Amino acid sequence: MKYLNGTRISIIMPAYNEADRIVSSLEETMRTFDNFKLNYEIIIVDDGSADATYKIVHEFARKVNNDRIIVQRNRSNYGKGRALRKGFRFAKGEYVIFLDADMDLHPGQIDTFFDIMRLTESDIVIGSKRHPNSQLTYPPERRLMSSVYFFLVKMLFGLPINDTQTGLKLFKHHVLKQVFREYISREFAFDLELLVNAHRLGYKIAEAPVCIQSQREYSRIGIGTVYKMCLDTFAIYFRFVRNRMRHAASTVGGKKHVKNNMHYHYKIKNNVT
Ligand SMILES: Nc1nc2c(ncn2[C@@H]2O[C@H](COP(=O)(O)OP(=O)(O)O)[C@@H](O)[C@H]2O)c(=O)[nH]1
Ligand SMILES: [Mg+2]
Repeated sequence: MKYLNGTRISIIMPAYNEADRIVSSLEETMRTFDNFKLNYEIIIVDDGSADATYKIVHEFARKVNNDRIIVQRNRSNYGKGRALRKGFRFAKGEYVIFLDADMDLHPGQIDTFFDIMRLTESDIVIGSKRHPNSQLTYPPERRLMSSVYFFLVKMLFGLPINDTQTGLKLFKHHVLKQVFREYISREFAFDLELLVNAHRLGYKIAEAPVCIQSQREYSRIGIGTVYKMCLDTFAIYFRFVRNRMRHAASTVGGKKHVKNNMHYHYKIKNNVT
């Protein structure tokens, strides 16, 4: 990653009830990016945790006394999407990385993401559980949920990607800035909405293989979350269809406009009133 020497990179790490592991996650992330010899900052956003996550992170940042660590906090739990958005407001890097705080995805994998971004000349690289080279150690029920969701998303949106949910993603700063400007309202399918918007805006998205090593014995995604995620996915779908219809209508309107314009020019040229 020599070509990134001197380039600033922002890592946004949303954290919700991660008191047990947050210090080791931060240390591991710092070690990884120090080894890469990158100019990085870690923006950690505590998402209104009910445990001591914020206090511990705050204390850690004070102890390391290093301007690479930026600590932010939501007073209540608004969800991962809002936490990432908030973190982005503080990101100064040319590249922005979303990294889950639980280290299910080790940040050492990010060099492949940068290589893929360069080789494919893409604007976004997302980790994909469905990449043929991915290695997954995570519970069978999550695998099933992930496959069902994949088919649903494929059927509804036909995006040229095979996974939207993996917690390691790389963006060019200006791309994320524009994509975040679009209204993001669907908390439980935040990643999906982000990628649907990016695709609509014409940005190129590539996929990278990931190694996932589940750190928690039990997933925190319950049936309630699945239900809300489906509702949000359909809400995004209806907006997606409405946008497509509007686009189609404006194209037809555009042609009409050109036609009227031609008529106008004809009238001027021939002095017809
Ligand atoms: N579950 C959950 N995670 C959140 C929330 N806000 C931020 N996060 C962080 O988002 C990341 C992914 O959450 P996790 O529960 O591990 O989801 P999973 O890996 O998809 O099972 C972790 O770093 C969390 O700390 C939230 O409201 N709920
Ligand atoms: Mg996780």
